[in-house]
Amino acid sequence: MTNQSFPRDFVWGAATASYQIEGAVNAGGRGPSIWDTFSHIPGNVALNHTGDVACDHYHRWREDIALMKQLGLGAYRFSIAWPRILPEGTGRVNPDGLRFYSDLVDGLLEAGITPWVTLYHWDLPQPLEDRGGWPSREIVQAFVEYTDVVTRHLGDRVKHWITLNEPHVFTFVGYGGGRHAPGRDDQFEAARASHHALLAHGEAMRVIRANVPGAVAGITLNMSKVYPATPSEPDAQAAAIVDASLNRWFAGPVFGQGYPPELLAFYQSQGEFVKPGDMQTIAAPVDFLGINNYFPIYATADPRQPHGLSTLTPEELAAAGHTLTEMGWPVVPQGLVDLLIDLHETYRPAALYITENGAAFADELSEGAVHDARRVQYLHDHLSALADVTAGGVPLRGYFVWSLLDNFEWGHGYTKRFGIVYMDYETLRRIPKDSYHWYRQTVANNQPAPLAE
Ligand code: IFM
Repeated sequence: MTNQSFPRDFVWGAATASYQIEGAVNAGGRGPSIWDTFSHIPGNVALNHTGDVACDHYHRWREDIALMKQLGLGAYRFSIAWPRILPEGTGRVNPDGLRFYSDLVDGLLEAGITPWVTLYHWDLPQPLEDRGGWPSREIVQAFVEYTDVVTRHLGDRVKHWITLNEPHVFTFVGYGGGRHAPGRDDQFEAARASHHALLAHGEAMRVIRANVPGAVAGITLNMSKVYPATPSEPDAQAAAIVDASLNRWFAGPVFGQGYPPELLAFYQSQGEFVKPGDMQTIAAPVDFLGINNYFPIYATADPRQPHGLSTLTPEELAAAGHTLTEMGWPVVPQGLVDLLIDLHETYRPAALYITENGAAFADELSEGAVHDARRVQYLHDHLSALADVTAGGVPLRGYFVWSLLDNFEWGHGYTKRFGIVYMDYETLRRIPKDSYHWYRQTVANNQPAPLAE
C-alpha cells in the first residue's frame, strides 16, 4: 500500500440522474419520457414502481443541496431531463424546465459545489421514440438541438459537461434486451442505436465547445474489466469478445481507434449504418473519459449460448467465493484498478474520472440511523485501490459516489438502495447513512477514512 492521499485538486463528488430522483413528472411543463411509458406498463419494473414521485428532488432540491454542503462535496453530477427542456423532443423550448436547472445550478454554486451536467441519462422524450428513437439517424440532429439550447442557457455557469451516460446500457439493454425503456429487443437495431448515440456525442462535443468558453467535456461509459473465468484458451477468447462488445465498441470510436472490426462486420450484416465522416465526428477530442464501474465480469465459453459464451451468474460467483452486493455483483476493487490501467495504456485519455461507483445493500433504518457497514467497506476498499493506482501514475482526477440518495433503480424500482443518504419513501425524509458520515471524513481528509473498529 502506498500513501493513501489523493492529489490536492482531486474532485470529490456524488452523482444522481433526473428520472431516478426528480419525480414531479407532470410539473413545470415536462413532457413524457420513454421511462414514464415503460415503467407504467405492468410487469416492466419490480413491484410496478414508477418514477412519478421518486425522491421528489424537483421540489426538495434545496434540502438536497444542504446535504451535499454538509458532506463537503466539491462537485455534484446530475442529469438534465430532456423532456423538461423540449417536451416534444425538438422545437418548442419550455422556459420552466430551463428555470428549474438554472436555479439548481445557482444553488450549487452558492453552496460552493461545482455542477457537472450529464445531458442524457436515459429519459428520452417519448415523441422522439415515436419517431424512431436512437435507431433512427434523425436523433442525432435532435440531440444537437437539445445540447445547443441547454449549453446556451447554462454554459455561462456550467463548465463541466458529460454528453451521454452509459450508451451501452441505453442502447443494448433498451433496444437489444428489452429490459430497459423503450423495451425493444433487436440486437441489430441496438447496434445501430449505439452508433447514433456515439455520433450524437461527437456532434454535441462540437456544440459544447462553441457555446461554452472554457468547457471541460467528455462522455461517461460503463466499463468493466473482463476476466476469463478460467485460464483456458476458450475462456480467454470469450473474455475478448465480451470486452469488445462492452468496452471497445464504445471507447474505440471515441478515441479514434474505431469499432472492433469483427463486431462491426457482424452488426452491419443486416444493413450498414456507418457513413463516411462518422468516425471522425465521433473521435472529437474529449477532455476526459468518465467511467462508471461497479464490478468486473468473468466470461466463459459456453456452446449452448447464442454467441458461444456466457458470463458467470451470481450463484456461480458466490460458489467461487465472491462477496456479492444486493444486485448480485461481485465486490472486486482490483477489477477497477486493472480496468483503469488498461484504459490508460490503450487510449491515453487526458484525464479519467470515476463518474459512478458504489453498491446496493438491503439497508435498514433503525432508531433514526442506517448502519451500512458493507457499503462503507465497499467504498473504503475501492477508494484505497484508487489511491494506489493514482499514485502509480494513472491520471485519475476525481470520484463521484453513486449515489447521493437512494432512488429509482430502473427495472428494480425502489427495491435496491445505492444511496449514502437513506430515503424514507413514505415520508420522503432523507436520513444520512453511516456511509455518508464516512464519506464526509474521506472528503475532508482527501484520503479514505479508516473503518470503524
Ligand atoms: O442507477 C444506475 C445508474 O443510473 C447508471 N449506472 C449504474 C447505476 C446502478 O445500477
